[in-house]
Amino acid sequence: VSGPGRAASSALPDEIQLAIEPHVKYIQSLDSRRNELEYWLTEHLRLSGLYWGLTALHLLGRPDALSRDETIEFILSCQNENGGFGAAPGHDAHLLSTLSAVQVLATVDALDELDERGKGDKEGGGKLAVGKYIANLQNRETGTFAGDEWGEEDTRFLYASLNALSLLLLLHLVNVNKAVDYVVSCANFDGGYGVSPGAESHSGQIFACLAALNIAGRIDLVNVDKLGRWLSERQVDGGGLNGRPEKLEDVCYSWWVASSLTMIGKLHWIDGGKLTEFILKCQDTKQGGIADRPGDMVDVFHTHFGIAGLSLLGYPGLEEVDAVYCMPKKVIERVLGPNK
Ligand code: GRG
Ligand code: ZN
Repeated sequence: VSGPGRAASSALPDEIQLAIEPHVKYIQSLDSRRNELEYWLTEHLRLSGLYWGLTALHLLGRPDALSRDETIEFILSCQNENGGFGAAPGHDAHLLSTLSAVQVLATVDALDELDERGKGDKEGGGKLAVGKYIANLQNRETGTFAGDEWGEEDTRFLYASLNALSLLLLLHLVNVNKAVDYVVSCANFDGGYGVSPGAESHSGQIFACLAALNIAGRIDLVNVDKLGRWLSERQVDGGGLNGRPEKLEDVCYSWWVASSLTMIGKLHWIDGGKLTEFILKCQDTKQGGIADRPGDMVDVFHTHFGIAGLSLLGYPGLEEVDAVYCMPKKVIERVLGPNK
């Protein structure tokens, strides 16, 4: 047993514990809310929502709480003829939905369904069609990626591509060295990274850049002390983390910041016990779900990143999360092998 959260969380008062059963029920209820306006307002996030909910359930030790068959059917129903996935059936393909589709299929051990029933160019298998869709989004001059065929470029998309392609074992379809050079060109004087060269450091982008470097095997290019210092300064008095200086704390940064610290081996530079308490205070312990801050409305995004943050901190009873892929470690070991 190691990690700052393990010792600290066992010292927490009984009334502040992770409300596992309510969280499972909350996630299970999300798909049965079709009579609510919010369900339709969030349609553009449906596939990512499935990734957040399913991953949270796996980390909670409840992998069977959603039907595997229905999960696979839904994912396949979101695929476009160009090989990419939309957020919901009938939506245009987008890189972030495509990443979520690959992550969900990997999690339920169904990536081979792409070869059997996937759409797109069948030559060489359905996984290849997905890989080609992603590879086409790389800017071959700069090395970075766009989110869709029209969209802006952003280091989020560079990470999303390397994540999905590596799970598909198709990283060779893109120029990984150029992608690495691009990430390096986004490094700032404070040790952080932004969306593009010269853009302000932001914890979300730092996560994306570090995870991309990690997948490329080039985490050695990071200025660990400078970045570790900037990241550890994200912890505010209440124990929560913010995304950049002078901003409010928010549960999702328990993931973006803590996973970044984990990737550079400096998670102990923040107070894990205080962060654990902050995340637990953001729970709705009766109806389930976690909010961005105490007292706010819960949502599946913050529920997932709160639980994933607790897993990084070693909260007792949770499955271990992989800091690079934001998926259960067991899944990453199954897909990529123990020494990925
Ligand atoms: C598989 C985990 C995973 C991610 C997929 C989407 C993505 C790839 C990465 C996103 C990284 C990122 C930029 C996260 C930050 C999201 C966020 C909370 C943005 C809010 O930014 P502001 O400026 O908020 O609105 P602040 O907190 O700065 O006020
Ligand atoms: Zn947030």
